[in-house]
Amino acid sequence: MITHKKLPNGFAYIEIKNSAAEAKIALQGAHLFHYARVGEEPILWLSEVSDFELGKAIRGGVPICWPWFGFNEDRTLPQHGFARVSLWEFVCSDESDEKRTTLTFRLTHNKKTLQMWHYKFELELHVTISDKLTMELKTTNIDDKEFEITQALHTYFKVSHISNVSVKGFNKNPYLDALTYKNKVQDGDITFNQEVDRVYQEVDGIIVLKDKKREISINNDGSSSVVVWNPWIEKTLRMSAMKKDAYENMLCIESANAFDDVRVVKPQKSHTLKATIF
Ligand code: TA6
Repeated sequence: MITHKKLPNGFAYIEIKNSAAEAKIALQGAHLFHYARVGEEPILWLSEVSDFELGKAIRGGVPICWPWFGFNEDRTLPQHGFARVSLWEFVCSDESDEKRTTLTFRLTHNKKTLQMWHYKFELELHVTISDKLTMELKTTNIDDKEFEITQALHTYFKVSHISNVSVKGFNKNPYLDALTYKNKVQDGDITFNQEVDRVYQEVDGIIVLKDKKREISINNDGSSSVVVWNPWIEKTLRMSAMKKDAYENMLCIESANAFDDVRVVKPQKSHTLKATIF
């Protein structure tokens, strides 16, 4: 069942419930901010002090960073692009299977986006809520010139405690350490005892987030880069909409086209970034 809801300030979202899972998706940013299988703990982390306000990105869930990841050369433009703070259109849903709900959201260029990014585009998000979570972000170029994108499904995972966590799937992968801008190579699993902000490259295969009592797997398509981020103590104090100990219970593993994984989309062509979480 899907239900359209609104907060008292007018902030609109859709609640999804089926026999396998439940979820919540805001129309701003087509931002999934809750996903849990029936009878299980939520998979996604959501800040207790997040804003749910037009123009401000929700802190947690799955922000969509698009059409650029990170800073733009023009620092007056929003970090991680404009998609996460734009109002998307809810296009349709498919509820024909009681264990699975699929929803489609769309964002197209408008006067405001053309001022920030000079291309005509159609961006679609297909989300499937079942015992797996699938997100497909399809970029179509409807301009007459090619464009480049970087992007991410900036997924915040909820963890029991960051010190209990390890991440498998990156052994021997090169990465850019975004804190020092040095190129390094991963040795073994990733564990956390300080701030981590890395863009892993040449990623292929399933990533496993191992926590004390559960394992979450992530499979990406249309992507060879994955960002791993935990702000740790100092950075958390400077982050908006995060409590001071929030870093203890979250970890971002972001299915991306970032750093050297830039995608060129030619006129009338599409590129799809897909993440499956199970
Ligand atoms: O993906 C990691 C990152 O780019 C970090 O550098 C960090 O700043 C984070 O995203 C959150 O960015 P935001 O714009 O949501 O505050």
